[in-house]
Amino acid sequence: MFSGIKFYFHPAKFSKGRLNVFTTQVKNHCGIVVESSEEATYVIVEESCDTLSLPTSLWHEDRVLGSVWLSKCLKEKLVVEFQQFRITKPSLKRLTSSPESAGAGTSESGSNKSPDYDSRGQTSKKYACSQPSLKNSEACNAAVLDQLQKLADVYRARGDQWRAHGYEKAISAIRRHGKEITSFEDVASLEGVGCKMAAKVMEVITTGSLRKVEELCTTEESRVVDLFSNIWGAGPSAAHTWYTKGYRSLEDLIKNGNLTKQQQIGIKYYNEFLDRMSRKEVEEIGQKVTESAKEVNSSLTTMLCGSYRRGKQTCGDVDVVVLKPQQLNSKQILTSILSRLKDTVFITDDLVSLEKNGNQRKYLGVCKLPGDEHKHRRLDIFVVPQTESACAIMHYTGSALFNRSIRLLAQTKNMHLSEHRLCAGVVRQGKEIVDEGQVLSTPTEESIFKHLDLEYRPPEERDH
Ligand code: DCT
Ligand code: MG
Repeated sequence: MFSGIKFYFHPAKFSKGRLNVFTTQVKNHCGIVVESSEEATYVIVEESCDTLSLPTSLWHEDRVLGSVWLSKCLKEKLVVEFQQFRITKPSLKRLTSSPESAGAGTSESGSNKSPDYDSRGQTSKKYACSQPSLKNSEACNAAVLDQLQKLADVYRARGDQWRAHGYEKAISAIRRHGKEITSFEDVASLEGVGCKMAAKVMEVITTGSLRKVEELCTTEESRVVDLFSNIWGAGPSAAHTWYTKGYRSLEDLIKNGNLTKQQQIGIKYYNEFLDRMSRKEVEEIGQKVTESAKEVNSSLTTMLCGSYRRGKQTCGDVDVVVLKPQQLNSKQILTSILSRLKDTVFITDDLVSLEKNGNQRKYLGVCKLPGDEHKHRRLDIFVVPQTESACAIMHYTGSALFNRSIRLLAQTKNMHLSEHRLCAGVVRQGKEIVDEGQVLSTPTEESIFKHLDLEYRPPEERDH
């Protein structure tokens, strides 16, 4: 398949083993391996390498490609389209990154607006939202997923959102793969998984664990920052600050931590909030909110969203959307529902109360079903006009990664999707929207997928 094609392997970062494998494979497929970049048809680089030393002429001719392209060709046994694997100067970032990777985009990815690119049908395939999440897909790569999740958590706790997101993207891609990974090529060919990540996956497969996890997750700092960042209302930066001030336990924080009201509640219910609840308990809590809403106004309807609607067996909190006719006032509705739920001591604490929020439609708080057997649970209530129901329900159903993905996909089509509406013909200057375009009719979730030219995914398939 590589007949007449000349390959030059830029030596930086290529391991000897990989270089040998690639060289042999190229030759086996009638390709030619050359010794200088100038005479090459394609210059293949490891995505992580410093390519600044390459001659300028190569950049002009778009001849520098990430090694994942070659892996893909070998796997699919054909010369696959190379545009999305181009490496651009002077960026060292990979074009093969899925566009949802925070910060990893280049001109080819999230912001690409070229209709030509779209028409090749490649754009939407790169987005997680265009593929179903698979149920119980954790089992076949359990050790890999466990180790990568540990790294994602530790980076998130340290405030390194970019790295955390990279790991989460890889976790999502491996889960969607749904098959046991046994080789480097298996994993490197997945969207959103680059060579460095693939090497980590191979390390788990061959050794059962990751040195990086041992290095980062077993220090006292990571243990304490992890403890603190699990407090509701405490972000990674607060957790770090407390650590640097010398606090090591929740008791230390209670004594000295200068805690916000939310963090005090977060500590009060520390273990209860970390415990996930059954679907049955979510339903019982949802029922309480529904009853109150119906008492306030019989035209109100409710829907349980979040992980519950995605069919998860356990849920971290309860996300209830209350749908209202246009003419009713959101704040009045929410105030009335809350006052009923507080009268019966079902709601025990406010985390973000309406007055302070400035936001008239969202409530975040704590509730508890009667009886000692029940724990305090996180409850979110969102009041939404029926006209926005599909966009709101889709947003509050998530997952967060699915939402990020579908919004980015919308951007590539000059659309804008929010929890309120879907607009087309949107004009952006950089990230800023300068013209909202036209609001599209979105009576159902199906209609949103249709506008975006995506196959419909039921909530269970959005658990990315
Ligand atoms: N959401 C989002 N972006 C975020 C967080 C949330 O778009 N950063 C959306 C998607 C899910 C929904 O809000 C509810 O959020 P959570 O309750 O935090 O998540 P969940 O998926 O319901 O999971 P959990 O079981 O942990 O509550
Ligand atoms: Mg939830």
